Amino acid sequence: MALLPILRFPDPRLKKVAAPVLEIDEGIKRLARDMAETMYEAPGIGLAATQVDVHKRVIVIDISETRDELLTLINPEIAEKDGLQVCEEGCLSVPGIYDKVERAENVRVHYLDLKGEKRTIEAHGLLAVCLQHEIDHLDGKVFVEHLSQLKQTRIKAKLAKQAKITA
Ligand code: K1U
Ligand code: ZN
Repeated sequence: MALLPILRFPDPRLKKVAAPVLEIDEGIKRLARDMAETMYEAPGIGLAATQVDVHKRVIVIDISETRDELLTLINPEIAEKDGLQVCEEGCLSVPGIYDKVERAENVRVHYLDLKGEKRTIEAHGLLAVCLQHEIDHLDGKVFVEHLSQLKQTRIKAKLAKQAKITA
């Protein structure tokens, strides 16, 4: 297994739209394992392949407190959504920044599991937020893009300052 470097906003590679996975081969299985290890080590509750500069539609999520309920979703698609919730979000690609984002309260997501079986997950609350956040990454969208232009400018300035300090 391997820890993968995570791209940082506003890296332009975070804007790429990920391609569907056509075959769940050893490379995809290894990617999913490495992404899970990277998510747990960060630590985070989700990770999209886009964030590790692999532009394929793979996400991993574990919102459990015990960190033993790993979900791996290949080619996830939101089939239905309803309701609204506002939740404080963070992002491993935007370290140290948290803000409230409005998302659907309930989602139904179709995906393939690692065996290539078609599955459906119905989620609400934090899991629904996390699914929407990670699928946004596959579509080249980072959560700060849901915020005002003024907030985005401030966030970019803060991250640039942080990067200078740590350089
Ligand atoms: O996609 C990512 O960058 C991961 C992100 C997922 C996420 C967090 C909050 C709302 C929606 C989506 C994170 O995991 S940020 C870190 C975080 O939230 C966390 C870390 C450790 C324990 C609990 C939460
Ligand atoms: Zn994120």
